[in-house]
Amino acid sequence: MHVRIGLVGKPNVGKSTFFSAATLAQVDIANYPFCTIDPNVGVAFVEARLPCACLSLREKLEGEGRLTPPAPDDPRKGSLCEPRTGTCIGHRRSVPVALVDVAGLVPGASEGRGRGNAFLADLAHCDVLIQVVDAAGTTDEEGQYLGAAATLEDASQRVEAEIAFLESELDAWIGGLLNEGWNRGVRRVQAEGEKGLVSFIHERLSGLGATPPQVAQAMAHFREHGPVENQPWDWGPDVLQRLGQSLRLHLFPIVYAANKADISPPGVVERLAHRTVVACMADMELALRRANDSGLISYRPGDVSFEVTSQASINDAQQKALQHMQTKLASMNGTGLARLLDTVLFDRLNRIVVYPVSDETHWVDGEGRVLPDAFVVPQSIHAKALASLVHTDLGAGFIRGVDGRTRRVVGAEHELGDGDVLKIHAKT
Ligand SMILES: Nc1nc2c(ncn2[C@@H]2O[C@H](COP(=O)(O)OP(=O)(O)O)[C@@H](O)[C@H]2O)c(=O)[nH]1
Ligand SMILES: [Mg+2]
Repeated sequence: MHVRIGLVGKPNVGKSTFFSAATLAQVDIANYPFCTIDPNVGVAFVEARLPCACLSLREKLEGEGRLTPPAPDDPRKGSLCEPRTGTCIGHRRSVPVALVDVAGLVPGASEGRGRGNAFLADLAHCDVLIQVVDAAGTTDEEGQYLGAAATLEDASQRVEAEIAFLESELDAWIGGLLNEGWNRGVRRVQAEGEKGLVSFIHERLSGLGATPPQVAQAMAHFREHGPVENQPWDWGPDVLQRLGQSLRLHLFPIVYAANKADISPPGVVERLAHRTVVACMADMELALRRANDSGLISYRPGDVSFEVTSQASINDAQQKALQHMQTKLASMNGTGLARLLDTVLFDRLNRIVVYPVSDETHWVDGEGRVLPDAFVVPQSIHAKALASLVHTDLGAGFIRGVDGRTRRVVGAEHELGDGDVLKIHAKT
């Protein structure tokens, strides 16, 4: 159920720095089934766009005179919920996503060079990729430092080359999976027409976590873009390469972290703006979050400034470094990491946050916990599909739902919206 985001890019662009900064929070990994022993898979938290449903609950209770407004020194700043995962302060609710540090993008990775198969295995089940690029243009294609800062022209060219490089490795990988035994395989499903073709391709790409709708969309895209003259069994490597491209666009949407923005020539990010791109300063995010965790400063991911909380223990050098970060942070409008993760989840993947509960009046679960779960789900997901995500039995025995906000009874195909609270009735 968790969205899986892969961090990918050539060496030395800042992937591992980004990964460390975004996954720094200590989590009880028992709550996160995707957290294996792999050190390159971690949990990052993204703030929901709408206030947590506990804000509505508070307003209702205060309105009925059953709750007084929060005290000024309330550490929860009014939040009433008891999140099983993530946090909620001031009704800002965070939800978990899986982040994967995918090392090993080298020329020929798609054919097994470098980390090869491990690289591909890391990529395979990602819902979306963040390509971290070196917006400063200080490294060559293998990540070797070139020394002096690049000009705008040089940096832009290098970034474009990085972007093209990942795309071509992905295309070659997918194209390769299609190519093997294509003609014979396709002839077998000949009688079933386009539907057979889609399920044939889906089967081939099942190792990538492709879904049938994704493959169908990719096929439609492929047919729209350029004529396909022969029958599928006559498609040669060129056509399959193009098909691979369409599949890549649907299987691996890519957004860009223009990293090292602190030292990049002005204008590099603007030139990338026709793509989904956010200027990032991963090492600053890491420094700020460490300083926050050690009690030196008060900083929340996404903030555009921070407060120094322990003046006493700061030496001159630290004072200067903090001053520098404060200025940079303000001029760059934040480090970019939180904004990028927000964009990925809510713009690129169109996810929403919904709250399943066991009691439509008090918005609690069976044990009386207030709004313990905030699920990240596709937009317009049906009530019954959400029930299945909560528990397979709830989905199988689904009878009806109740919208916690309106108290209306809803059916299996009721489409959920962002921030909805849903009680599910099921046969047990
Ligand atoms: N100037 C600058 N350097 C960064 C930034 N993020 C990472 N770095 C540095 O880039 C180098 C490579 O980072 P690393 O995370 O190991 O790259 P990876 O090979 O892509 O995992 C390290 O020296 C980092 O400190 C950034 O935002 N700005
Ligand atoms: Mg690394």
